[in-house]
Amino acid sequence: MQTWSAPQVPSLPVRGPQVSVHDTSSGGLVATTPDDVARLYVCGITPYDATHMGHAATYVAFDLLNRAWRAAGHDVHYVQNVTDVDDPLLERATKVGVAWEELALRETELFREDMEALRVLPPRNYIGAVESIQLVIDLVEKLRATGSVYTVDTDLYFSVTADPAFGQVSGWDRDQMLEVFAERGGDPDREGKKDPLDCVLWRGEREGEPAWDSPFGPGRPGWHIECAAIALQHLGTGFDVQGGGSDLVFPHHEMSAGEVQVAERGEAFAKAYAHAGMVAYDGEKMSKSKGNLVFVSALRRSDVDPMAIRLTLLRQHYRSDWEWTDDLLWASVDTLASWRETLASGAGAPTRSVVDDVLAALADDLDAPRALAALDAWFAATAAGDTTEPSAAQTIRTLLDASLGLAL
Ligand code: 5CA
Ligand code: ZN
Repeated sequence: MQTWSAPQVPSLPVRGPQVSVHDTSSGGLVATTPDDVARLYVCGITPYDATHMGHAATYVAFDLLNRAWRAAGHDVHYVQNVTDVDDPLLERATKVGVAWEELALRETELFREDMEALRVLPPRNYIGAVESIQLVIDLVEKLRATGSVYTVDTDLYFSVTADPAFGQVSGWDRDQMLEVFAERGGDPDREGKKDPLDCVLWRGEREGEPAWDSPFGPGRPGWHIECAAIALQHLGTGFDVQGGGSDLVFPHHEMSAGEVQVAERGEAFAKAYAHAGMVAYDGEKMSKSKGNLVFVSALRRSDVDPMAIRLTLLRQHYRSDWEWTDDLLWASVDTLASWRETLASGAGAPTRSVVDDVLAALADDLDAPRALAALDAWFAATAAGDTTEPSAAQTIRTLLDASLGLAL
């Protein structure tokens, strides 16, 4: 699939430190240890509606990781999928009377425009489920050879117990897993399954649904195998970070990891699993199914500066759950106006420690609020008349742009 265009990233005056992130699997901070090239997979959208602030917050969070790795001297191989065939997309397409392919194309295009406006660095490989059908079939075949696959009617299931490490991504017990499995696309009560937690690998053709030929009959990929196959193909096993929102911890990331680990005979799927908190609106998680949404594209159409949207997202720690309000957005609009005014003078307070503090904060579990506090202190000192450093404004502009993606 076509990705979106990359914003310019200016060069920083110093190299950033090694990057640590919170790993859901081990429950603590881990130092990432990429080779020259850091490998990142982030779960992409299901394109049946426009990008909302929850999506934007998640992709901006992993954009900070991308930028922190680059600041530390790594190249980044970033892969993202598009779930361009799945139940929610097909249901919405039927409801609104639009062809599912058309809906997916339209919403994916809007997402690209939103990401570009927010200055999110594009993935190197942007891969749809539909273009990955053969990859999925190959991975299911590989799993079949291990004896971890069985059939219920025309559907193929993965036996979660085939992975000795099953449960280690989320760290959840079975009761916790069972509680959310059905809400998040699972079918714990289906008759004929060996374990209620087993997940669909291949969904046999249903009337009125799209289907592709396969050695196991016509059908379409299950959700988890899609990301398993795409990540494995483009990044291999043991890549540095698997990312997404915290709603994907279980079952999605647990199942994708399990499928690859069984197919690859025990090799770990990823080294770390990082998750962004949930953005709420009107007291509930912002979600397409609930309809309590604030769209990036709608704000853009109302002439809101995308950098103000980005600043609003950056003011929250990526791991916290928080609620979007219009007041937060307007406060960011005011902050940007005052920052631009301060930067216009050219000279300003000394920048060396600000650069170090911002890079250190971002390398320490992407702590954007701490980075912004260091910048706020510099803006306050400069606005108060400190002109010690003649070209300070240019350094701060570079820092804001390269590390936080804020181009002023
Ligand atoms: N296509 C799948 C992933 S393979 C999917 O979850 N799509 S999605 O469109 O529902 O979500 C896209 C990304 O946004 C996921 O990483 C998801 O975890 C994240 N996300 C969804 N809702 C929110 C929210 N309210 N707050 C923060 N992140 C969210
Ligand atoms: Zn995914």
